[in-house]
Amino acid sequence: MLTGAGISAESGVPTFREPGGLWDSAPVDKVATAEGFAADPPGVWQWYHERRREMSAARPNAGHTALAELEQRITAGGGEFTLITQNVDGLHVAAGSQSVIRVHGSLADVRCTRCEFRRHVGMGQIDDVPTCPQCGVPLRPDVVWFGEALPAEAWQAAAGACGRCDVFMAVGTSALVHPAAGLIDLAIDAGAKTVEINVAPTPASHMVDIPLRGPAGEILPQIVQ
Ligand code: BV8
Ligand code: ZN
Repeated sequence: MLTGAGISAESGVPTFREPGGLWDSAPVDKVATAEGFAADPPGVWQWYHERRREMSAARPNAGHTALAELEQRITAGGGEFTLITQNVDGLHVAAGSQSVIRVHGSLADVRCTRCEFRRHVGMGQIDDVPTCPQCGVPLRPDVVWFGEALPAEAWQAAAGACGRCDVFMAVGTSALVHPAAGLIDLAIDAGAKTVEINVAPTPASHMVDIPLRGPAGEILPQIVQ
């Protein structure tokens, strides 16, 4: 299972690339790159504080809960279920999903740009620009920015799961951001049955066996039923 921002859209969390999405109002290279952060930590934090505020007000929707239910049924039957998410909003864990691999990190965590310091801060109020208690430099959101490698462990686990799965679903992702979007190809190469759930066509729509057009919050509960 690979999810993207679209599964959280029905929880009121904005997506990136749809009309009116996050990239319409924020220059990607200024707010989602290490260079952008180095140039203006307060400016980047201001954008992330706004996203953290939206996420702290968001609750899991029927799509998130359906995935938690699906995982329970599959694992109760002795099967393996892996949920790989590109989202940094924590809503899958809040919905009760157990095996969540966060390939783009989490906005509830911060880390130092210089030393190994990391801290789980949740989605509540934190300093405008939190600083490292060990070396005093600004802490950054513990998310993967453009041009940065994905966390090696998470990527290995995600690629491994896709390489051995029987069924793969891409839910609410524009399938444009690599290497995460490449997981779809791994599942196809592994001979898995592939499904896409999206309100609009994506580059993956013609690659999957079953493209389902509609909101995740409606389709996923139907799949569980
Ligand atoms: C890397 C930060 C190298 C976290 C993000 C040219 C070609 C190919 C690749 C590249 C290229 N130039 C550069 C690259 C690499 C680049 C990339 O892929 N760029 C793309 C855009 C061209 N990738 C990287 O830089 C990656 N790193 O390559 O490093 C490297 C390797 C080794 C060593 C050193 C370096 C890093 C990628 C991660 C970037 N971080 N964000 C944050 O702040 O959130 S990207 C951002 O996009 C988020 O992480 C997000 O998760 C991700 C994917 O977006 P989606 O989740 O799919 O959301 P989107 O809005 O796009 O789509 C929403 C979808 O939902 C839509 O399809 C919509 O129809 C649908 N939807 C809406 N409502 C619903 C719905 N579906 C169902 N139900 C609904 N209700
Ligand atoms: Zn430090």
